[in-house]
Amino acid sequence: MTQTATKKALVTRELKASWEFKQTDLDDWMPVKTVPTNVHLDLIANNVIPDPFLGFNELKCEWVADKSWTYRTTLPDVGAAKDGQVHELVFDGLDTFATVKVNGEVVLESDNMFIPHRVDVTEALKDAESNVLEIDFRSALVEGRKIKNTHPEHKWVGFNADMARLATRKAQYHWGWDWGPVLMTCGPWRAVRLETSCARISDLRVDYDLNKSLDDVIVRVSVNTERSNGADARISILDGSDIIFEKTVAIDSKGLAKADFHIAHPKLWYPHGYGEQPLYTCEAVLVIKGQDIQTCSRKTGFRRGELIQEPDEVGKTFFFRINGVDVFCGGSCWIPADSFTPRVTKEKYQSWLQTLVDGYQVMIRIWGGGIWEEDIFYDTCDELGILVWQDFMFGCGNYPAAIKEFRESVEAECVAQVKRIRHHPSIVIYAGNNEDYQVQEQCGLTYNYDDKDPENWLKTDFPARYLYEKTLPEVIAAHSPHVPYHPGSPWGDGLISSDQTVGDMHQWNVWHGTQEKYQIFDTLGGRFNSEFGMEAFPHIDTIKYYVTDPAELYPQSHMIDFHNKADGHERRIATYLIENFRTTDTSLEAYIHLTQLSQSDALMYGYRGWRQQWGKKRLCGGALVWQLNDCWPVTSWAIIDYFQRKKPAYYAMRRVLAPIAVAVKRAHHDWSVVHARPAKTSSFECWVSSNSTKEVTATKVELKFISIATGKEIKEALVKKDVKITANGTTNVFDGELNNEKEEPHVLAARIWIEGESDVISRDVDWPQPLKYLNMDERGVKVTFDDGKITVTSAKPTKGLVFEEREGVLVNDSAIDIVPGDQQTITVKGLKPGDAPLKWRYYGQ
Ligand code: BMA
Repeated sequence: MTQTATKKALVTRELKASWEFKQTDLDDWMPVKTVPTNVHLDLIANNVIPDPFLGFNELKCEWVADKSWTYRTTLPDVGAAKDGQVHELVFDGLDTFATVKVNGEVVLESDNMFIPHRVDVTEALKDAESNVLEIDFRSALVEGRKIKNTHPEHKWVGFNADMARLATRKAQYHWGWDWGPVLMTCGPWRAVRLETSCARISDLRVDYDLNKSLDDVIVRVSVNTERSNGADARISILDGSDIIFEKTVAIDSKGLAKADFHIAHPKLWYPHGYGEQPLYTCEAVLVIKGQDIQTCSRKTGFRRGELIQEPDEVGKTFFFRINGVDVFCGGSCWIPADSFTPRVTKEKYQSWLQTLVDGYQVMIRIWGGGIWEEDIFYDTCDELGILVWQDFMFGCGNYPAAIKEFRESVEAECVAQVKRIRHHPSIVIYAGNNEDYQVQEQCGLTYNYDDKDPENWLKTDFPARYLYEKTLPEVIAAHSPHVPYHPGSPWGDGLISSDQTVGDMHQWNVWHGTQEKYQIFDTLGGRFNSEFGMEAFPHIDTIKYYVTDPAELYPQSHMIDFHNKADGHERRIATYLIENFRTTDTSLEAYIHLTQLSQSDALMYGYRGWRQQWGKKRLCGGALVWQLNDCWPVTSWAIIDYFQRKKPAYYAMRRVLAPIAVAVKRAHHDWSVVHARPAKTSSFECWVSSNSTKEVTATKVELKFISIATGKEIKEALVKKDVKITANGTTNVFDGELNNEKEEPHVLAARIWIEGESDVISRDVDWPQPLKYLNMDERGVKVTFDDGKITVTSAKPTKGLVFEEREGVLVNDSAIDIVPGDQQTITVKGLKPGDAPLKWRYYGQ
């Protein structure tokens, strides 16, 4: 909100500077650099605790969570309130159990970090020169445990961290997660402001109805105001900076003003790759006696977003249709970008999301164990054309919804947050929680889907059903009715969450669960795979950053294990390496590379197959890798590490999610259950996946069979010319059978050329599995760097050539397979003349 310079105008003062803080029971005040902040950031800045991201320092910071912390500042002199003016303190977020005092008088108690507050302090501001604002933050650990102990009737069960977390409306990952440290923050984690107004706009809501043919939209704007007797609202719609409509409406006695607008032929908002992202601005100005008091605005985009769940031969579809176009949602799950989110800059958010777009990913899922994201997150998704899957902030637990205060707090939170974000065109689904229905199943809690009486649900040992199937759908119906609501991720018609026929699914039987081989990932999916993943070590520089003792720089060191929070990670990583690769080189670099190859192959097998299924009657509507990012330097499922250094999987995903992607695959043969006997024959198939809404012509699709030992073609290549590639679907090009007894081990190498493009636009190489049985002797790899380009050739098939990820240097491809006779050109940005060429490494080097 902005203000104009009149006497009556609303004045906002953000209280950023001049704060100090201390441990509540001590008397040593320390300076605070800036608000928003949290206690850990301030303790680090004052050298009271070491950086918890280094070495074992997390342990040295644990005590912080047991204490209470106090923040204070002297308020600016705002003078006495006159002519009906009101002074209000505004808190966008207080983490978490907070008592707010002005001049010693309590003006607010808060216990939910996601509820913004506004408090009238006109009376409390007595002495204009030295009004003191003080906030005590009690320990969430202590408070959470108190609530838990007061309610022994509730079953405090779930996965990850101390179950007292379920009692607190605090970002659940602060309590520790299987990729995150235990760092129990507190403090003013979002902006604090002092506002003076005689009247104000409290809400601006924009709804719209887009007609069936998408060429006409009715925009309905409602403006809520306070203390606005006799005032008007000037409401306008802007296209860029052009005002296309403007109406001045009298505000009614309830403080409400409404206006409708009709836009013929609106520009439509599309996800990237499908069209543009035009945004319109809706602006409301509060006008009193001809004076502009306050301006409030929302940017929005017009699109029809549908979640298509229709019965089919398998069960029910689950996919998104935007403006009538079916969109395969390849993308990622998102966790908070830092254990300490107040320090995540706007630029950092933008670069994370740009990287997503550059990787041909179209959807991001804001996971329920993190935070309702910052405005900049949603703004950037709107601008870049990213679809947002928004979880409500519940994760992996049995939440105590039978406690009335808890339910009320949740409802207030969800109303406030949905109102904050609902105008963003990027948001296409709300989901009730992350894996709470899985907790219900695995912990044997009661869930009788046929019982439709919410009051009964509250009496069961799974009371949170009340939130996911009553409270939250009602919140959405009232405040954001055009966005589909889904009770949980995963969830499907009340069936078991591993059901592959309806709803979405988290497929964790690769890595967790039964630890299936990743080569069969495609067969394990459901109608929408909203989670699946594989761990990989981060970049060597990231490891070197946190390993404070050089003697700890080996793959299984104590310090490296400490920076992996997943149960059984040592065994699981080892299993996938031992099953697939030769692990004779035990250097840290080689080990990093192998874990990363295992991740990139695993994810490739998933995405490639699920996208193929998309083309076949929308069998799979999308796949979101667990997880895009990290909140600290760690070994995790992230495909990009905390410092935004990409792991090879990012590029493997990019290739299989490209607008047009050729794919080749031989049938999986489970070598371990047949005691390493090879299959006599293997069928293979080669297909093309296309996102294009129009049929395109492939001038050529080619499939070569190349010996791994000699690099020679073992038989004649298959070639097809002028292949019509089905729009938004899968086109089968070749299939056949390999004779493994007669044919020596070889790769299947596919390439595709498209009308109007001179270069190969996509390639794929299928390898005999497991790779460990192959003899990868000298490959004859040549890599040349030349003015923004890297050229790579190989005399024999080469697997997983990865370029060094260097700060400021961007390659458009990496983790590539190379076959003889197919020179590949990679573009590289940011490498200056005189810079050392990027290092590179391939499998078996
Ligand atoms: C999923 C997520 C997270 C977890 C991840 C890896 O279930 O929802 O809770 O971090 O698995 O175990």
